[in-house]
Amino acid sequence: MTNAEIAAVFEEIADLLEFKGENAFRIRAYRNAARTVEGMVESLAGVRADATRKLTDFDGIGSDLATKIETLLDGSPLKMLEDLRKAVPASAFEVMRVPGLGPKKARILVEQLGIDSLDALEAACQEGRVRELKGFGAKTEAAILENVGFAKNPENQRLLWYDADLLVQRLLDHLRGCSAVTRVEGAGSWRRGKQTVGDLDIVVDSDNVAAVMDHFASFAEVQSVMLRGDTKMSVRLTGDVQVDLRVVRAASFGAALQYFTGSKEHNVLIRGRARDRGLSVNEYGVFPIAEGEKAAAAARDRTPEHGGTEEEVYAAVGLPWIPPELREGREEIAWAEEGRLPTLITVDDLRGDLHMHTHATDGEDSLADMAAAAIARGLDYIAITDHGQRVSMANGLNRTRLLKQWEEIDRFNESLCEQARSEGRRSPRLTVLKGIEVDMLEKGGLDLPDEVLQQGDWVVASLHYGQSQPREKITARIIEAIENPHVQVIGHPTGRLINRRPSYDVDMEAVIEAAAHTGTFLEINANPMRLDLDDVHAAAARRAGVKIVISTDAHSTRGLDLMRCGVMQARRAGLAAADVANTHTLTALRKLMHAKGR
Ligand code: DGT
Ligand code: CA
Ligand code: CA
Ligand code: ZN
Repeated sequence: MTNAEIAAVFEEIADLLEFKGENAFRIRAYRNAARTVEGMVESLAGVRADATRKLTDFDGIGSDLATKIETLLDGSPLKMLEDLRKAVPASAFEVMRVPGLGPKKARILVEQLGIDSLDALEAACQEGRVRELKGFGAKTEAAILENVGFAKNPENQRLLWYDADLLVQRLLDHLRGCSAVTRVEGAGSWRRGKQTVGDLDIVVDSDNVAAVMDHFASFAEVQSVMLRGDTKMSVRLTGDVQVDLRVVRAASFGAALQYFTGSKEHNVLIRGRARDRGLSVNEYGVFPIAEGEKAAAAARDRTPEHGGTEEEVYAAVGLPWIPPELREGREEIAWAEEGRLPTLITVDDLRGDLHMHTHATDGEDSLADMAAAAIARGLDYIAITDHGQRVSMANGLNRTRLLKQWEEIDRFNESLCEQARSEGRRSPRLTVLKGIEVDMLEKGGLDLPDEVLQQGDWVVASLHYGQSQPREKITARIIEAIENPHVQVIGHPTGRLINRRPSYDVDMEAVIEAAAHTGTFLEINANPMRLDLDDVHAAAARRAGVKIVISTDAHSTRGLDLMRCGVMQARRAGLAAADVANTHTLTALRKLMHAKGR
């Protein structure tokens, strides 16, 4: 079992205990353990195998939890979890998937109204039975009704790209270990970097289909083989993830990779261009159309004219190779045709990370830890942006604590400069900007006064409270923040949490326009659950001339590694390095910041 899977088990135990109304202390112990495990760099299996180390060395892992982790690592079932699952009705799990319905409320709904499905919950809301419950009311009922629709939508039950990516990397590693495999690539929505992924698609180049399929089936997490044909095999992994594998010959590998990367919309356009040229493109290659439809059907037995690489397929329809992230049937064909394909941003283009937390608020690590981790990742500058005082749950900073933190940052930068001098370098390895993530208050305004903000370097304004306010109100709050001369960037501008919570109701066109007008940046928050702005909004922002900032919003040193998820969205939006403010040197970034009139 991986750390993520063990963390998921602990989360589930916490939910089930909470559903049963058990001791809050016990529930929190499991939630804390889940967080600790999820955040570990090394694998628990590795720690356990190391005789010099103990699982109980980690914060929040006592002997009881350590025993449970060992059981899970052995692949044995956890009796406690099995008992809990039996004690909680299956419908409860479904109800808990509704945004805003935690285990406590779910329990009331199941016990008092006998809710046994999302349909039943929807009906109960429509019939006004939910508002009668203690602690619910008409407003809550209306919110639940809306969120049931969200939970029922299959679009909200897909894998996060980040989770899909971890799986794909392991599958590719596994397949590379098979001597019959010549080339192997992931395809489908994963390769296009879509925010969520339905199933995983993998394409293999091999002359020995049987050997590849046998090897594929031996992947440890394969639960069942759903289909095994001549070229295609589908399996189901633990966690209910489907993987489609295609095995083709070398001469068809590029064509198959192109075909199964999709999107369908993109491929329809490519096939149309092929037809105009008297060609037919399918997953086996490019063929002259003159040979008729039959030729396509028999194509896999013949050698195609082009198809060994994706470049050949695109060249056959008169186009340069198009990066997978752009293949959505939007503007990419026109760009390719006119030679205007952007050079998409890469993780290596980023010089700074401008949104992160420390243990002063809800982060796990210190300023020095975050700085060391940033240096290790080759960054030139970071901004420490802990929460402002409104976020009391996260121990948000008031004026005094913030100014103290900023003094600490000044001293820290000074020490980095001294170190540089002593090593004969002209500039420090890293510059830490004095930042803050202020909250846009429900009634308007920010949770720290301008007189404080002007003493810092970098202000992120985010909206965490009053998210269900009407569109005009939310939009006005955000535009007010944009118009504040001290605010450099709007953090996670739509507030959506993928699969969990829709964005708040906001007029993004107006927000983008205001950002363009004032020279305020908009963030692509790289957290895999946020990816906010998404690809479509980020593309709209670029068209309007707004500069984007891609930030990790890291709450620990490891969180800094999430940058690539944000970069993926930026690539889907067609952004080049120059469109993103934190690809610039600190000097150039400062110039961009001054454009706002600071
Ligand atoms: P997903 O899995 O829902 O996140 O999205 P995709 O894009 O990975 O879709 P999937 O797995 O159904 O198929 C992978 C690619 O294969 C898809 O993007 C285009 C291609 N493809 C699959 N089935 C068809 C089909 O029936 N017609 C065409 N034109 N293309 C297909
Ligand atoms: Ca797929
Ligand atoms: Ca598929
Ligand atoms: Zn944050």
